[in-house]
Amino acid sequence: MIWTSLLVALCASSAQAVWPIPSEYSSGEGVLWIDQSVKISYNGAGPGSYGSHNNDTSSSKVVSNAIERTYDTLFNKNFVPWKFHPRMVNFEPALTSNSTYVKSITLHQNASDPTDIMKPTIGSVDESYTLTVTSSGEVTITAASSIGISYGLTTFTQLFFKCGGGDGVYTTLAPVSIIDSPKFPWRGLNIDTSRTFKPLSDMYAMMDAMAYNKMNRLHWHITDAQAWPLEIPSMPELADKGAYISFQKYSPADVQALYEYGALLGIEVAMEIDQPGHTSSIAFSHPDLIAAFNVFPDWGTYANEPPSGTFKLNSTAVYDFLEKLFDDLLPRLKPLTSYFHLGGDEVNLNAYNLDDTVGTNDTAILQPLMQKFMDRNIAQLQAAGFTPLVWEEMLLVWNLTLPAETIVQTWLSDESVGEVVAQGHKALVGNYNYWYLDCGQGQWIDFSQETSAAAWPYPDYCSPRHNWRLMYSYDPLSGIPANSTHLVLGGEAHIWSEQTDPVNLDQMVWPRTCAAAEVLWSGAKDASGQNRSQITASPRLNEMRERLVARGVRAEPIQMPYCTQNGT
Ligand code: CP6
Repeated sequence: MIWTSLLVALCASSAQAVWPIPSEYSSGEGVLWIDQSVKISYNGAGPGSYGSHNNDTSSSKVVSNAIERTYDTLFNKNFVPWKFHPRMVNFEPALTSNSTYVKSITLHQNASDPTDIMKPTIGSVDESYTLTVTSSGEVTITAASSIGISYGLTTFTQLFFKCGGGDGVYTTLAPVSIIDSPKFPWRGLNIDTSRTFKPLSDMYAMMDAMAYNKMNRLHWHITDAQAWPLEIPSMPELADKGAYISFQKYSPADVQALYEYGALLGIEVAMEIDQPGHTSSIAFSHPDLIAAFNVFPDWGTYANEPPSGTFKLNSTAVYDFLEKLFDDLLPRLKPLTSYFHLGGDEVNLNAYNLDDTVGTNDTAILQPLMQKFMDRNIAQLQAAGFTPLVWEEMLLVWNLTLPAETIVQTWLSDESVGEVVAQGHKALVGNYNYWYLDCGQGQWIDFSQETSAAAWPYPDYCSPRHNWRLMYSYDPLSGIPANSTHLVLGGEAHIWSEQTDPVNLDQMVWPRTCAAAEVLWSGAKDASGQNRSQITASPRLNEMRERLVARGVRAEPIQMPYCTQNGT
């Protein structure tokens, strides 16, 4: 009896199904096969372009890239056999001489892309699409933008299914009719490349998997207290002394390549240089700019995580440094994005006791200095044509006055989201109790203590992890009044990476981030207004995980093959 209920709870059978779930979806029972020789034709309305810096890129490049990925995915071109990973599915239709094949795939883009699709400012790219598959094998994808076409193709690949043994790729769903569009315009993943470095190849792989989940924002937390991997040509000492090692740096060409790689997948990159806290790595090259640098072992008085260190708050040298930094960086990012994240999280008051330009932790003195500090940053950003993002503490803890278009990123609570939108600001969600992929419970470890069974739970720095079900249960609009929901642009999952580097990056991010991706694309509630069921999502996510593995992502399993074969 106990076993029976446990199995029902753990297991669910496999099904060919789309992730994230489309707004409207109907399907039949027909088996339709697809052959490698199938043609995909595009009658795009073009011409969008990717900005003046690169005439080689255009709407049709987004689509040709998407078509290439479609073939690769359908026919397992990117399968990486690190271990033979068979698809444990019993059902396999027989291929006979009168099996029906997909005859045509027509992509119809019925509007022009924005001229500068490289900078898809919120709302300016229509990401919606429709997809129909007839029982006789005619496929039509219709969308207003090249990104919509690309998403339609992504969905199309998810209708097909191949198990371990047999030949061919087939669907059992025809005819199919899908009408789909995103619930939220900002569907992001925040990757920290300071705590541990991620080579470009790993960042590209993350973006591939994001796009496969219809995610469209990469928040690049590029610097933090631990290391400064970003090359600034006018100040080479920053990365020379701040990177962990000479080859763990991002050059200007790397940065541009990453943004352009994202643009072809419909992903805009928002780079964050976190400040004034989380800047200890700047002290390696500019010690005079940083207060409370690397206080040890008493770092906990001055920061939430070692090493401590914060920009001095009333220093012309700091102002000059920031001006020089942004003068170098922003013009290079300008052709690539409209967004820049100024940080502002976890600023520690006590650190300013050790700041020789202020020498106090009195907020009455510090608050106006913080206002001035951020005003300068924001003014420089806006003059360069960027929309600023800041962490919620700047608005809700420091009570700063921020320009109306500032996007405020929340993380501390659901109430924070409500407070941000109540002030008329746009908000991003990502409550750390749900959408942090590491450091789940905020259980900070006292590194001076040995651990033991008796001292459990202290197995490591970032345990326990949030599972996909918890992430899936999170509603970005929880407690938000109906007249303010439009201000919730979406949200982000976060990988802070204290214990995540390229060795375990895939497993830490996938498939858990799929749960956030579905909430952001499809909404947390189903058509009847209920929270989406984890039980019905489970076989679909299992299938999505299998697809990610087949595409070369080491996404961790969510269940045993036993469940797929014997589940309900
Ligand atoms: N680094 C930065 C972090 C965190 C934040 N900002 C963080 C805080 C609490 C938890 C996990 C991560 N490591 N720059 C907060 C936005 Cl539980």
